[in-house]
Amino acid sequence: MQGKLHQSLQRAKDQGEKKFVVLIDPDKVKLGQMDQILELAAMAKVDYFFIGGSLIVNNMLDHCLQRIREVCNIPMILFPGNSFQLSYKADGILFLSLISGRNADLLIGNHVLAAPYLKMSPLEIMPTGYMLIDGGVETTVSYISNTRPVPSSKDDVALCTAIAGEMLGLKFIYMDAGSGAKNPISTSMIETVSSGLKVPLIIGGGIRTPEQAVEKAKAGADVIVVGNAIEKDPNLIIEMSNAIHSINATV
Ligand code: 1GP
Repeated sequence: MQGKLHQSLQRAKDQGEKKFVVLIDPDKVKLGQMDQILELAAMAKVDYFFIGGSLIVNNMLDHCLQRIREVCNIPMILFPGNSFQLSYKADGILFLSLISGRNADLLIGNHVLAAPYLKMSPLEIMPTGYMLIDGGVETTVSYISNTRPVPSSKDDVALCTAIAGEMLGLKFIYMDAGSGAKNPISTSMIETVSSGLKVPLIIGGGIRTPEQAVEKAKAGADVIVVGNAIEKDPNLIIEMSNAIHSINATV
């Protein structure tokens, strides 16, 4: 049975409707700033929050989820950097398999360990093929996972990897240049990969302007994720959200 989050994302994709996600890293966001982000996100009708970071070192995860729920109803999806970043307070979790890498623990090993906990949890499990794409700087994910990203010019490798993920039954493909990437994923790679997929394509990493967000969405991204740029300037939420949602008015 499809969960609610999966259903709404797949329906949006089928209808050509674009979604905007704000990524909150509980380690990085300061309390005062979080309230500002939440207020702006509610105003701008942000579609989802992704909550996570590659290293969560403080105990802010539960607190962060609780605060979001007090302030707004935007669905909260965990984007865990490792299997310790779990909380029942969220609505769903990206169950990530790092299909761009060849690290068995991140392809299936950690999933085996997390499965019994997740089976009991109320979270919607969202099976996601996670693909790290070279964004011009070494990322924490690449270092910690001990995997190499797909080279930024290898559109065909990215396409075959994404198709294989879909064939394995994964319900989402998330191509990520990594938080703070120098170069976001190229328009040509997004066009190539999206042309071969039926499942929603999530794109993030290094998107800094509304223009870039629109360009990536028009190229075939179904979901645009922005974190870093918003931490630096929370007011960008309004411009980004309006820009992405304005594409929907034309479909
Ligand atoms: C990182 O895709 C996300 O995993 C978002 O990246 O922080 O660079 O926006 P930024």
